[in-house]
Amino acid sequence: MKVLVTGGAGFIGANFVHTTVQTMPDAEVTVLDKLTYAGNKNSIAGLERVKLVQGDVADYDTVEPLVGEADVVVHFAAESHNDNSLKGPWPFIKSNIVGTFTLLEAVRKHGTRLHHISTDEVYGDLKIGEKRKFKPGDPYIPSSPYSASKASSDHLVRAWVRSFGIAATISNCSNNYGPYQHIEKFIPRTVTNLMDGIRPRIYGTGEQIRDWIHVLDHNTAVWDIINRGRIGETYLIGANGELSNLQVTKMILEEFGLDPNDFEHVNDRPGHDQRYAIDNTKLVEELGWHPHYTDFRDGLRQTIKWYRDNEAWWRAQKEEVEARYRANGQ
Ligand code: NAD
Ligand code: TDX
Repeated sequence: MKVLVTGGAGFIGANFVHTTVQTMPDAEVTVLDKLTYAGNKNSIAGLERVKLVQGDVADYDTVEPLVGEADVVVHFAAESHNDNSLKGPWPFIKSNIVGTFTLLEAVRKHGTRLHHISTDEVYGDLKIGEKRKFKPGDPYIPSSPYSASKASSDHLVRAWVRSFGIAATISNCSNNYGPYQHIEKFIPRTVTNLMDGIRPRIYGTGEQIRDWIHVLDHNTAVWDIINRGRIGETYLIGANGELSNLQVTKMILEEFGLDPNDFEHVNDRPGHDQRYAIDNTKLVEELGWHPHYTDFRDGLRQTIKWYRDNEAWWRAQKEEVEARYRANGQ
C-alpha cells in the first residue's frame, strides 16, 4: 500500500509515519512536507520505506503526481498554533485552506482515497462546568484564525465529496500530547521550561479545559477510519481526557519533584477557548476503537522522559520560541 502523508515531519504526522511502517510491513510512505519551522526531518530520519519530499501542499504541480502514485492520502499538513494565527493569519489561510483545496483537486483528478485530519476547535468552545460535549453535526463556530481555517478546510472536503464524489473521510480530534510535539505547545513548553529552570507560564486563570489524548491513540483511530470508516462521514476522536491547564501544570511540576504551585500567571490568549470535550460514541460504537493510553499521568511521565532523552531534537529552537513568548508578555 502506498501512503502519502502530508505534514509527516510535524508532530502527529511523524508519529503516524512511525506507527505505519512499524505495523504495516507492506506500506510504503511518501511524506510531503514544506518543513516550516514546525517540521523536523529528524523526526522521521532513518525509517525504512519512507521517502521525504520537501514541498508545499498548496503547489498543485508538486502535489498532483504524488497523489497520482498513492493508494491513500492522509492530510495532516497545516499551520497548527493558535497563538501564531493571532499574530499573522495569512500562512494559515494559505496552507490550511488553499493547501486543502489544492490537494482536493489532485484527489478529484486521480480518484485517490483521502483522509482529512481536523480539530475539535472547529466547534468553538464549551462552558466550564457544563456537561455537554462536542458531537458530530454540531454547528461550526470557530474562534481563532487557526480554527476558522481548519473549519474552512472541512467545508471544502465535504463539498468535494458531495459535488464531485471524491472518497474522503474527516476526523476532528482533541488536544494531542506525546513525543515530537513542537516546544511552542503547552505541555512541551512547560516541560522544557522546567528543564531550563523556568517556571511554567499559565495563560489567564488556567481554568480552561482541554481534552487530552495521546498522539498514538489519535493515530490508531485514523487507521480505523481509513480501513473501516464510511466515505463522506466525520468521526470525532477523543479519549475522555478533560483536565484544566492548572491541573496539567501541577502534574508536570509534581513529576519534576517541584512545588505544584510554583508557576506564573501570564497574559491571557485573546479569544481564549474555555473548554473542549469530545463525545467519541460514534467512533467507539461504529468502529470499535479504544484508546490504549487511559492513564494521563503515565502518558505524561513517558512524554517528559522523551523530552529529557531527546534534548538534541528541541534545544536549537528553545531560545527563539521563548523570546517570542516574552515579547507577548507570556
Ligand atoms: P505541527 O505544526 O506539529 O506539524 C505540521 C506539519 O505540516 C509540519 O511538519 C509543517 O512543516 C507541515 N506543513 C505546514 N504547512 C505546510 C504546507 N503548506 N505544505 C506542506 N507541509 C506543511 O502540527 P500537528 O500538531 O502535528 O498537527 C497536524 C494536524 O493535526 C493539523 O492539521 C492540525 O490541525 C491537526 N490537529 C492537531 C491537534 C493537536 O493537538 N496538535 C489536534 C487536532 C487536530
Ligand atoms: O505556555 C502556555 N501556557 C498556557 O496556559 C501555552 C503555550 C498554552 N497555554 C494554554 C492555552 C490553552 O488553553 O494551554 C492550552 C493548550 O494550548 P496549546 O498547546 O497552544 O493548544 P490549543 O490552543 O488548545 O490547540 C491545540 O489543540 C487543538 C493544538 O495546538 C491545535 O493544533 C489543535 O487543533
